[in-house]
Amino acid sequence: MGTVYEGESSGAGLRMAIVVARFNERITSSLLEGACGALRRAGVAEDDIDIAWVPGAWEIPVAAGWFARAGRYDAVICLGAVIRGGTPHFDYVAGEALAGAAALARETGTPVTAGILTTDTTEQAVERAGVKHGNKGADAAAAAVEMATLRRHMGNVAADAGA
Ligand code: INI
Repeated sequence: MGTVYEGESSGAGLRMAIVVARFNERITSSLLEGACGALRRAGVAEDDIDIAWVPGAWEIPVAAGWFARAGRYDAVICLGAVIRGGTPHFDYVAGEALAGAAALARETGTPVTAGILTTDTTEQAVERAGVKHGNKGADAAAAAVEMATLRRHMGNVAADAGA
């Protein structure tokens, strides 16, 4: 058996960045609350959480890129809510936001996690922002802590891969 690498749920000492979309702000501010609460519970210091608000999910990848390329953050958490109801460009906005976040993580090697809701209705989004089905912002924050600590543990492997 070779080495088994795992991340941790404790985020003490990590520096985290959050990008949150203002579109559907009632929902995204609940995602933000969920994410900040999860980071605090993981032991991330309040001063080590930087937040950037962007107009909508479409703009998330570019601001997330500014954070990821700054070299100062252990992970970037992306939060947004794209709701289908009557939006002809739902698929483009949702697809580009998620694909952009994924591409950024691969390009920079910095963990980028997605708490970007893509739902048919506002009700479904509300349910995933802290009501019935947990809080996807908190889930994205927990995933960011796990990936950031995994990256630290995998330091040598990541360095060999140029990440
Ligand atoms: N942005 C969202 O974050 N969620 C949406 O549901 C949404 N809809 O429905 O259109 C949305 N559109 C705005 C988009 O993200 C950009 O901010 C806008 O197109 C300006 O570039």
